[in-house]
This record gives sequence, C-alpha cells and structure tokens, in this order.
Amino acid sequence: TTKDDRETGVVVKSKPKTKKPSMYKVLLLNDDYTPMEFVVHVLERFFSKSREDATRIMLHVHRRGVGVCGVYTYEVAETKVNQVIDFARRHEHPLQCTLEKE
Ligand code: TYC
Repeated sequence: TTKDDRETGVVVKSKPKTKKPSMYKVLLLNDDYTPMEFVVHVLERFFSKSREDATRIMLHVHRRGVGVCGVYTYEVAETKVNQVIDFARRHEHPLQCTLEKE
C-alpha cells in the first residue's frame, strides 16, 4: 500500500506484515509389510479421516507408492509425521511418513 504525505509530498510504501504461513503436505509411503488395516487406522487416528476416506488414501498409497494424508503448517505437519512414525515403530511396522513443502 502507498501513502502520500500531504505536506511533504513524500510517498511512503508499507506492506501489511502478516504473511500466510507456508503449508506442508504430509505424505504416507508404501511398503510391503504394514497391514492395510493398520494404515487405515493411522489415517483415522492422526488425520481425522472417515473410514471411507482412510481406505481410499491407503489404497492410493498401496497402488501408487505415495499419497497425501493432509496439508498443515510446518509445526503441525512435523508433529503428525513424528506421531505416525512413533506409533508404527511401537507396533513394529515399517510404515514411513514424511513432509513436503507445498
Ligand atoms: N502395501 C501394504 C500391504 O500390501 C499396505 C500399505 C498401504 C502399506 C499403505 C503402507 O502406506 C502404506 N500390506
């Protein structure tokens, strides 16, 4: 935005300093060992997906190798990645999850 000082004629520019945060995709990766039901449960539990959406995403990852679970600000995305990896590890499944800037 620009502003013209009426006495000096000096034009100053300012921009509103609030910026939209960068958004990050949380990606789920396929593997040969994690049970399909476990992946569906992860999508319901950590990404608030319905059983139907969770099943669709799981099958997409199973067939294509990778899929998007959700899009979040960096801090939220990183927390979800850590929660998923930790939950999978505790259940001794190799499920992997990562984040990617949008
Ligand atoms: N490929 C796995 C199987 O056949 C299922 C699976 C789907 C694993 C999605 C990981 O992110 C994944 N049991």
